Amino acid sequence: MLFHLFLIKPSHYDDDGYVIQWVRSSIPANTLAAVYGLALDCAERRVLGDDVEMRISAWDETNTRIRPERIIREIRASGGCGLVALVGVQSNQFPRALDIARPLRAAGVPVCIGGFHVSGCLAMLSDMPPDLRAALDQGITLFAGEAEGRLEGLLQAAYAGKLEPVYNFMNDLPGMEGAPLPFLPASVVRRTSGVRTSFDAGRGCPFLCSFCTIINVQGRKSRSRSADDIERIVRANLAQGISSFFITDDNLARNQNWEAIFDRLIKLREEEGQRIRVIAQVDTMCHKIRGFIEKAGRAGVTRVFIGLENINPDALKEARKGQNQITEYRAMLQAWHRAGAITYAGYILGFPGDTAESIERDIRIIQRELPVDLLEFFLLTPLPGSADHKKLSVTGVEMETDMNRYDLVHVTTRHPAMSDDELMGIYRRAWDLYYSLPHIETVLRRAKAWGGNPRDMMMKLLVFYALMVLERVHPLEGGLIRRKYRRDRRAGMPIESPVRFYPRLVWEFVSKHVRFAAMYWDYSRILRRVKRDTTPYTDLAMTPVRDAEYQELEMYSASQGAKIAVEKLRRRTAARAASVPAAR
Ligand code: B12
Ligand code: SF4
Repeated sequence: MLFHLFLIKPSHYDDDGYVIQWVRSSIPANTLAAVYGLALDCAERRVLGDDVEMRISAWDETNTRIRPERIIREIRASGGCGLVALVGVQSNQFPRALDIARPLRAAGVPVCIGGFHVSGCLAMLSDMPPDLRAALDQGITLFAGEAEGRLEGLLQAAYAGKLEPVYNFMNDLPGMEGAPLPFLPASVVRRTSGVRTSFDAGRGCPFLCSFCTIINVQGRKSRSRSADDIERIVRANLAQGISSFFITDDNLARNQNWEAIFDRLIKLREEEGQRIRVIAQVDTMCHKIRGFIEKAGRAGVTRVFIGLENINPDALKEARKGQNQITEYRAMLQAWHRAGAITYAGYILGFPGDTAESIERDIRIIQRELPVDLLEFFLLTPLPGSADHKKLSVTGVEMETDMNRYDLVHVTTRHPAMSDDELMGIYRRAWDLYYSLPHIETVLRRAKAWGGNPRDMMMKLLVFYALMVLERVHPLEGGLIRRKYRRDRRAGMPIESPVRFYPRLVWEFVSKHVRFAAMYWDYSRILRRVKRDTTPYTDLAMTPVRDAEYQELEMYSASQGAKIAVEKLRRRTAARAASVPAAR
C-alpha cells in the first residue's frame, strides 16, 4: 500500500494575480524542512503500519509550479491514498493556498493547511475569520500549532479517512530537544540559490513588540535544539555538499543555547576545517551579551539581519519595542563589522508619527551616521497573530480584507497623517533614497575599509534594490528570473488570451533585463572607482562611538524622543560613575 504525502509551501500573487515564482528562489523554506524532517521520521517509523510505504514530495511554490491535476492523478494512480499538506502558510499566502486546495478538494483529496495564518488567527481572535471558515467549508483541515509530536496522529487520521476539521495545539508548545530535525534533500535545495539551506535552532522570543506574531504563536520562552542536534543538521548537510545555513530563529541572541551552539560550530570550523557560513537574525542589544558577537564571527556568521525598525524612540515605544535603544545602534553595528559580518537592517515605515518628510530625513541620517549595509523597508502591517491586529479587530478599525496584501509591501490599514497613496509613495521612494548611487559608493568604500569584498557587497546591493524596483517584490520574496504561467492566475481573475499574455511577458522580460544591465553598468563603474582608490577611507558612521557624539549627531536631536533617550543615557552613565567609588 502506498500513502503519498505532498508537502507544499505556497507562494502568493503579485498585483496582477500571477503566482510569484522564480527559476531559482533565494532561500529554502525552513518550515518545509521542519515538516519534511518530521514526515521522514514518521515514514522511517512506519507510523501507518508495516505494509504502508510513505512517499514524500516536498515542493516550494516560489520555485516549482504546482499542478493540482497531476497530484490528483498521482494519488489516484497509487490507490487513492494520500494527503496534501500546505505548509508554513502565511497570511499573504492563504488565498493562494485556498486556490491550490480547491481542485484537490473537488476531487476528494484530503488537504490540511498549517502555518502562521491559521496559528496566529486561532491564537489571537475569538472568532474564526471568514477566510478560515471558507477553508472549512471546502472541507480543508486546519492545523494550528507546531507539528512536532503531532504529525504522526494527523497522518494516521488522513490514512484512516478520519481527519478532523480543526487541530488546535496552540496551548501546548512542544519541546525541541531531541525532536526530529529539519532537513531538505539537495534536490530541493538546488531549486533555490543552491548553496544554502535553513534550520531553526530555537523558537520563541522574550520581547513584546506589538506588530510581532511570533511571540503569540511560538511563545515568549526560549525553546531550543541542543548543540548535538545542530551538529547533526550541519553534518547531514555537509554530507550533501551544503555548508551554508540560514538559522531562522527570529532572535538567535535570545536562544538560551546560543553559546553551546556557537561553540559547536566553532569546533567544526576551527578543529575540522569545515567552511561553515551562517546567516542569523539578532536583536539590537545583542552586543551587550558577553562574547555573543565575537563567537558568532568565529562560528561563521557572515550576515546578520537586525530589526532596527526605526530611529525614533517614540515610534519604538509605541510598538512596545522599548528594548531597541537608538543610543546603542552604532556600537552594535560596528561590533558586527569588526566580527566580519555584513549588516542587513529591517526598517518599518508607517508608524503613526511618520510623515514623508520625517522618513526622508531619517534615511539620510541612517546613511550618514549608521554603518548599515543593506536596509530593507517594511510597511507597518497588522499581521494576523499580532497584538496590533487583535487591537484593530476588537475595536473595529477598518483593515484590508484581501490577505494576499499582507506581505508588508502593501498598505493594509489607514495611517493617521498620510493617505494610502502617500504612504505607498514614500515607501517606494525610501528604497530609491537609500539605494542612491552616491550611497552605494559609500557602502562599497566602507566594505573595502572593513576588509570585506566590495564586489560581493555590490552584487548584494544590486540584487536587493533591483528586486524592489524591477520586480516590485520585497527582496525576501525574490529569486532569479521570474516565471509566470498564463493559467496560474488568481481565482476570480480572468485567464488572459495568449495574444495578450505572451507578448507582454516577452516585453517585461526584455525591459527588465535591459534595465538590470544598466543598473549593473552603473554599479560596476562605482565599484571600479572604489577599488582603484588607494587612500584610506573612513566616515562618520565608521568612527568609533565617543561621548561627544551624543551632542553632535543628528540622530540624537532629530526627534524629541531621541533627545530624551540621550538624556536618559547621560543620567544612567552618571549614576554608574557615581556608584563605582561607592562600591569600592
Ligand atoms: C525564515 C522565515 C522566512 C524565510 C523562509 C520562509 C519559511 N517559512 O521558512 C523567507 C526569507 C523566505 C521569508 C519570507 C517572508 N516572510 Co517570513 N519568516 C520566517 C521566520 C523568521 C521563520 C520561519 C520558520 O522557519 N519558523 C519555524 C517553523 C518550524 O515554524 P512554522 O513555520 O510555524 O511551522 C510549524 C507549524 O506552523 C506547523 N506547520 C506549518 N505548516 C504546517 C502544515 C501542516 C499540514 C501541519 C500539520 C503543520 C504545519 O508545523 C511546523 C513545525 O512545527 C518566520 C517567523 C517564525 N518564527 O516562524 C517569519 C514569518 C513566517 N514571515 C513572515 C512574513 C510576513 C514574510 C514575508 C511576507 C515578508 C516579506 N515582505 O518579505 C515574506 C514572504 C515570502 C515567502 N515566499 O515566504 C511572517 C508571517 C506572518 C503572517 N501572519 O503571515 C512571519 C511569522 C514573521 C513575522 N513578521 O511575523 N520568511
Ligand atoms: S524582537 Fe523580533 S521576534 Fe522578538 S518580539 Fe520583537 S519583533 Fe518579535
